[in-house]
Parts: sequence; structure tokens; C-alpha cells
Amino acid sequence: MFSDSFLEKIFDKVKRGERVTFDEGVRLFETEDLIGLGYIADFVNRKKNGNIVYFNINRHINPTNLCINKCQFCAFYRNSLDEPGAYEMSVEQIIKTLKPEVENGCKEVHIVGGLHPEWKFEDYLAIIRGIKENFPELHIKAFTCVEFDHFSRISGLSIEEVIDKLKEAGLGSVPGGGAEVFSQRVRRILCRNKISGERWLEIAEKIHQKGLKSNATMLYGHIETYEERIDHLDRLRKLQDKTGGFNAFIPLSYHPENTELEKRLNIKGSTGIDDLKVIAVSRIFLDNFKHIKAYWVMLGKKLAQTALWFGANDLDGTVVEETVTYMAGYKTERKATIPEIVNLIKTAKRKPVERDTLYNTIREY
Ligand code: V47
Repeated sequence: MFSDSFLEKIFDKVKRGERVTFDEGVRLFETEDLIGLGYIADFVNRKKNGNIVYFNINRHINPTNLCINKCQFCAFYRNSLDEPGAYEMSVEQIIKTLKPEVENGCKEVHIVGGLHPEWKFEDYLAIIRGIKENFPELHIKAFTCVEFDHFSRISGLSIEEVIDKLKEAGLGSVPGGGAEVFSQRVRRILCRNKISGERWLEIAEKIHQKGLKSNATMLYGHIETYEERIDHLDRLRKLQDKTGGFNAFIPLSYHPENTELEKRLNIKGSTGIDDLKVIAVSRIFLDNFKHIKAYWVMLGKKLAQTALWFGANDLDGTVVEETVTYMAGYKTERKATIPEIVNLIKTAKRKPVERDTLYNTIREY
């Protein structure tokens, strides 16, 4: 049935509910039998999620792109307000932006941004408070582990205190960004000023201990090896065994345009085959994650739809005006309408379900 006989062994294993090992994970990336790999991932996904594919109605807000981290893969950040494209949003501007979205059914705001050189923790808290006061029903999914660490440094508070204050202000859950690839080798080249992989995981654990759910991501398609990808997934799998606090895993396909990494190392980004492999291997390896998102903003809508046959069960959301990928050259697709997402799911022969951030069903199509 499989052109790569190794896949027979893996298929038997997953049918018995056994865990794929580190070495087997690496070997899965090496297979040339893409269809066989997708078949196994699809089997694993259908066992967990049946025929359902989720999406949500959300809006991204990136309050500022001023950032002290200067990550080499990022086209979004600016050093100071004098630079072209640099910006910061006031709380009033954020509220004004969200108002028509909420009136049109938006259920979630996804907030991530730069580590602003001057903003205080209070400024970030004011954003959450302002949104909660104006839109009490809106779920606020905000700030990555990287931002939590920054808030702790600039305020002198512990991570636990930072989490408590954000929860009090109205934070509902935490997005999965900033994880990149946990390997120290990769981080030294990509993002030497950013917190370590260990610190990211330590903060995610504390977030879960405080009762908040979070997501996890992996930025791939640059300098990382297959071993480094599996190391990343393995560390996430171990933490999920411990806390059960991750909702979804989201592979993020690297977009090189306008980044230092492209200029320095001439990196071209991933290919369609690799994008599908990452979705499929993540689905097979992360046996304790219920949801794998095919993030259409980075994959493109057509490949994200195809990924629904390679283990993904979530297309993320209507998104609207995501800026991180847009600045890195992906200019064609900045928002998706509900009929468009429903059509992508239906023509993939799956059942579209609008969900809230925590995967409760809002509407079946
Ligand atoms: O942390 C930055 C990545 C992340 C580039 O939790 C890039 O539901 C590709 O985390 N090419 C932010 N990727 C986005 C993110 C996310 C997105 C969707 C859903 C969720 C969720 C989280 O984007 C950053 C970084 O890893 N990134 N620059 C780039 N040039």
C-alpha cells in the first residue's frame, strides 16, 4: 500500500495507538511517499476529530511594530518611529478598529506585537482592559511567552504575577508565537536576543498552571534540520503530557522577503511539499494535541485547503489584516470571508464548524 515500506510500520503503530519515537519522526520527514504520509496523518486526524474542520471569526491587532528583539526572520519590526512603516496604536485606535468587527460577529481578537522600547507593562494592560470594557463578550487571545517574559523584566513582577494581572484585565488565552525553533543553534542565528526555547516552555507551563490555555507554533523553512524540527515537537509533546494546556499546534511557513535572514543567507522559504510534510508529521507525532491548524495566511488558501487531507483540522479564522506575514512579502491574501472559508472546507468534503477560541461549537454549516 505504501511505496516506502517504513510507513507500513508507522501505520501499524498509530493504529495500535502507539507513540512515534524521535528517530521515527526524523525518518518520516525523509520519506518521499508524500501521499502515504498524508494518508497516515489523515487517519490520525479523523480518529481524533472525525469529519469536522474548524474555523473562527477573528481579527488580528498588532499594536506596535517597534521591537527591541530584532529577529533576523522578521520583516515586521522597526527600531524607531522615524523609520518608514513604523507605528504604534493607541487604545482608542484599537477600540475603534475593533468596533465594526465585533458588530459583524467577530468573536476573538488575536493580539501580538513588538517589544516596544518604551512602553510599560501598564500600557499593555491598558490595551486588554480597554478592549474588555468596550467588548465584554469578545475573547482576548493575546501576547506570546516572549512578551510575558518582557513584561516581567520591565515591571519587576514574576511571571506568575504578570499572568494574574493580565487575567484580571481580561485575558482569555495565549497565542502560540515566539516559539520559532527551540534549538539553541537555530536561535543564535535567527533570534539571538529572544528568550531561549527552555524559557518559552517554562513560561507556557506557568500559563497552563494558572488555568489558561495556549497554542504552540513552529517557524520552519529556513535553516533548521529535520532533527531540530522533531526536537521542537518532542519538547512540546513532553510539556503537553505534563499540563494538557495546549489547544492547537500551528506550523508557520517562513516567508523570507524583506528580512535580514534573506539578505544574509539568501534563504528561499519552504516548498508546498515541505509545507504538507510538516502538517502531516506534526499530526502523527503530536499524539496528545487535538488540533493542528493549517494557517492559510502563511500557506495560502489553496494549500491550506489541501492540508485538510494531510492531518489539519482547523483553518484558523477570517483573520483580517494580519501584518507579520504581509510585511514579509505575502501580499495577496490578507483576509478571508466566512463563505470563502466554508467553501474551502466543503469542497474538501469536510464539515465546516465555526468555533470559539476554546473549540466550543458556535455554528455548524
Ligand atoms: O512568532 C514572524 C512568525 C509568529 C515571519 O496561536 C513569521 O492561534 C513566517 O504566532 N514568516 C506570529 N512567519 C504569528 C503566530 C500565530 C499565527 C496564527 C495563529 C496563532 C495562534 C499564532 O509569526 C511569530 C513568528 O514565529 N513570523 N516573521 C515570517 N517572515
